[in-house]
Amino acid sequence: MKKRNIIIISTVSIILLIIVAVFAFLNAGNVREKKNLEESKTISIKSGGIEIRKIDMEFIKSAGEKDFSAIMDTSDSEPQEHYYTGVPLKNALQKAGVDIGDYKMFSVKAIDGYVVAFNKEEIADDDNIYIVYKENGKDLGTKSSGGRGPYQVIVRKDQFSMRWCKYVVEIELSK
Ligand SMILES: Nc1nc2c(c(=O)[nH]1)N[C@H]1C(S)=C(S)[C@@H](COP(=O)(O)O)O[C@H]1N2
Ligand SMILES: [Mo]
Repeated sequence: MKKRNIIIISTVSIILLIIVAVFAFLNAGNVREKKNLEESKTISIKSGGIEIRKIDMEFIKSAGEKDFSAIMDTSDSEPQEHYYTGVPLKNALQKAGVDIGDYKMFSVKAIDGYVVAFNKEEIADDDNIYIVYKENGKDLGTKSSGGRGPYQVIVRKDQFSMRWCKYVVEIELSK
């Protein structure tokens, strides 16, 4: 092989390796960030990719705790009534200083990559979207412990519970 070709191939290989390493590094940071949020029972509120605020259990509870029931209907279970403790998502957001009217979309993100997007009308709807932390009076647990928490977003009006979001760690606001 010509010396010139060897240099080109080596250079391209090194550049590719660096790109892979950078992505692996960024991803590891992301995974760690999510793990930290899960462990500290904290939700990160972001706007335009930038964290504007973190809210923890104490903060969320103080937004107005409520007990309610909802019908969970999954692909592998019959409709079943569950009892939850949580707060309306809009109350938690408002308490965190978020003006619902300022944003178009609210994306609730989970540790497993599941994302559920709500528009502002859905968020503003009364008695529909809740952020819960207890089921039948017991903490929800985490994904690694076989639970659904520490937080789960429940949509009471969602007939098939597919827009319910387990393992919530982030809420992204978009204009
Ligand atoms: N984070 C996360 N939330 C999720 C899902 C998921 O895969 N990941 N599945 C959804 C679907 S399709 C249903 S029916 C409900 C209930 O699922 P479960 O019975 O597996 O808990 O969770 C919803 N929320
Ligand atoms: Mo489902």
